[in-house]
Amino acid sequence: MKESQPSAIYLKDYKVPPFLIDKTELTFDLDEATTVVTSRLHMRRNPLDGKSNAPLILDGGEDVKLIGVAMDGYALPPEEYQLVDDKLIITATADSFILTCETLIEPQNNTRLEGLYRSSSMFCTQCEAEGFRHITYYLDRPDVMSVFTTTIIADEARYPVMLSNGNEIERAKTDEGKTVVVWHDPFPKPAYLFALVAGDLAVKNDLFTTQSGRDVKLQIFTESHNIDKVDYAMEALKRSMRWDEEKYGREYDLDIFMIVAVDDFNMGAMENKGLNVFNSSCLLASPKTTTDDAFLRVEAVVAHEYFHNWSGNRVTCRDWFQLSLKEGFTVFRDQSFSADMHSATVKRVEDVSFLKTAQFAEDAGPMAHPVRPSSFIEISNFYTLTVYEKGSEIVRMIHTLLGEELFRKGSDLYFERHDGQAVTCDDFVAAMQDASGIDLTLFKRWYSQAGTPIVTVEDTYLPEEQRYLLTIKQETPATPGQPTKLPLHIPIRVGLLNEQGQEIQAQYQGEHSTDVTLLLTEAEQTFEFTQVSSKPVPSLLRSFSAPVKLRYNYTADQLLLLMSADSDGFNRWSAAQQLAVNELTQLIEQASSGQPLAIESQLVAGLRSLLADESLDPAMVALILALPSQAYLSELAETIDPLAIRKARQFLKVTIANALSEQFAQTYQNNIITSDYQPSAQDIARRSLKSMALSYWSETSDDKVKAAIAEQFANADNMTDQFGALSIAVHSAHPDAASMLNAFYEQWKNEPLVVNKWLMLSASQDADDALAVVEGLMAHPSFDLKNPNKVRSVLGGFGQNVAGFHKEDGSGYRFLADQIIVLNKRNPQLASRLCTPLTRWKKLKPELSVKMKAELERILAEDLSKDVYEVVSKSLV
Ligand code: B3K
Ligand code: ZN
Repeated sequence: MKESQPSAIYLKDYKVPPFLIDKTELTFDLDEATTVVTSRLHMRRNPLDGKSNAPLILDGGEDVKLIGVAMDGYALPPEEYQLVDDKLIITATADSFILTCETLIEPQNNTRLEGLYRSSSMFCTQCEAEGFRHITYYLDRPDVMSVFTTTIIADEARYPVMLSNGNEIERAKTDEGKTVVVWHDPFPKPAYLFALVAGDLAVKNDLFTTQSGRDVKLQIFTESHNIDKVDYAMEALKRSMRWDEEKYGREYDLDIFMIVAVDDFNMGAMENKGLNVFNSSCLLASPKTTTDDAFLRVEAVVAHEYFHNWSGNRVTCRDWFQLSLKEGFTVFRDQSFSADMHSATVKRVEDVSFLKTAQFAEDAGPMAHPVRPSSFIEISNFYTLTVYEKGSEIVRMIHTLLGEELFRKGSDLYFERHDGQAVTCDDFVAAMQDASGIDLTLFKRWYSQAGTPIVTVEDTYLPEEQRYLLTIKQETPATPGQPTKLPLHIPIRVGLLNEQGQEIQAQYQGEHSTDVTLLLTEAEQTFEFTQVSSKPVPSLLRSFSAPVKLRYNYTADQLLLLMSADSDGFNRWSAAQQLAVNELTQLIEQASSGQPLAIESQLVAGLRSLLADESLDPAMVALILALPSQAYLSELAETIDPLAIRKARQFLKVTIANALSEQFAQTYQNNIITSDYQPSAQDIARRSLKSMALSYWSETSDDKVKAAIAEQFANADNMTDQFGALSIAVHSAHPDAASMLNAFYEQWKNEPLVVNKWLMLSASQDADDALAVVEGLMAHPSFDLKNPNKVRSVLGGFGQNVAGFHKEDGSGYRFLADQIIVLNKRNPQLASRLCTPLTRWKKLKPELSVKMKAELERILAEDLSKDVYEVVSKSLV
């Protein structure tokens, strides 16, 4: 352990920057051995700071070597500046001056993938949140916005493509024969949006004409062998640009928009101004190599990064505590876009299912934090599901409270008021409130209070008076650093069904409606419906109108009714999930206490009629058929017994499969598509139902199913079907599973993104020697520790390997901890993310809990990066 541990910084300590940088001129002399960066910063004291003698403190990194620094042309001797803790401090400065810095960096040795680094044969950058300081000394904070001009010097033979933000304004040759390219971005931006790319890249060109008639050049760059896989992303980009104009009135601003795919990247993609950089897994797509899910992800990520041009770049964050200002809003925007492009209900179910599984777990764990955190040690640890997904739910609730029209007025006001500024979540809410006239004072607590509220509903029906009362209570459990909680402003959308499943036109607050939004603002409130002609079944929290845990004692019959008849598609899924959770909870208890498993499943009857109803969207049928995941059931459990959960799920799956064997076989046949592959909503829906049916069918003793799996694997013309069959084969212990896995690798060994799928599936397979399998994968020629996608594939796959990861001797946990220790120095961001499964130790059953905790303690004893230190130390509290 280090002698002094990293300390936290606090939102309450925010101060305006003492200096501003009006113009930033950068020159990169790129080379394989060392890269020289020269910066000319046009600086002045910030008039808002008020102090006239504050020293200039520039952020740097341990990997940046300062060669020289000058002020207005005067080279500073060493006694006139200091280098302390990676900061460059200059005590005496004028009120305005030009600071010139020359620094030396080694991108080829940058394994952290922050700042400037090499991926395959190219140079690329990642500067959010604090990567720019690993390039040169700077005021690396989002409220310092500057106009950038970037000069790139490199050997044209190896780096014919040289890109940065904005427009290319000059191209020339140096005396040594190198090429010089100059880029200028007229929009002031913080350093985190800076980007540079240089390499031998192929390009796909296109054009988009904006609503005002301006032509924008669109370019996607990849290594040449991948350029045939960008058509889908290009179309998605054009759809996003059009959608943002139509839905939000936002037009693109520069004359060129570029995207570059890189293989080594810590996350999905980055919205650098005019030059987005993407993890190739979120950009490349072709029917033969890409599954339906991945197609949809490409579309969503392209949209998300594009939408940031307004929600993030034109209006950015004042400080990193406000991260959700841009991320929550942009996730809401990309979710709405995908909903409009495909099925809104399917999209909502998928998003909520993810939120309830992963964000709820985060919000109940040691890293729980408000959507606007009040402190952090390392900001990279706060690119979380809470900031992104719960942040999006907050924006969605504002949308629900205001309605479509006023929400649009609010967003127009927000962009108009704050264009070119770095602002706060409060500014966003203020614009929404001012434009709508709706008071959001209480609502703002959602930003500052962590934890998932528990909303408990009780009802009373008074037949003589035809009145129906809903009493709703809310309570938010304590989270680290927040022992007591206040009531939140929670919109709860409700409908009432009669016993035949028809919607009741009840009266609420003087108006008749079949769908009302109740506004819960106190710890407990009673809401009254009148003219209710029969005892209703309430459909609560329609479309998941708030990110809460809902408690209402539904009977199985009520859930079956909602599942088959609710007009809210989301709640049909939700009812099925609840029914499955209820049955699984009984089974988990039986499994945990060593009893034989037995259940009178009522879900079976519901699923039987579901499969028989041809009017339904096949994608919804598939989602309803999907049993609650291992991860979701773990989130719900008070104490997690991983093997009991797995056993219970498997038992219920086999029970359903045997009861409905013929229906599954039939559904499988009915959904085979004979036409060419299309990633259309319709075809994706049919493939998902087909795959779900095959997965159940594979659990039966019907001898035809094994042949069907093998046939689908061998003859599929697309990755969704091929990989779908392979996964089912592997997880149902198909006799040919091993040879299919081998054949799959041989077929695709030259397609790294497909190999990643193979790595993940291989790591997740149930085997007595699961750990040895995973160790073998990490020694496999296709594995590369530098590549985060590969690390995540293997370790993520192993995390899903219930028996292997949770082995009673603790060997699975030890193995993961070993990898975290190795990666801690090489790539702290990646290492820190890998800690997540270990942070759940307190909820595990005691025998496993102690083993997991011991691994966290072992990690903590190492010399840790800030990233890993923060997560591990907070988890052990
Ligand atoms: N804004 C980036 C995330 C950067 C993460 C840095 N550790 C991608 C996105 O959310 O669009
Ligand atoms: Zn984002």
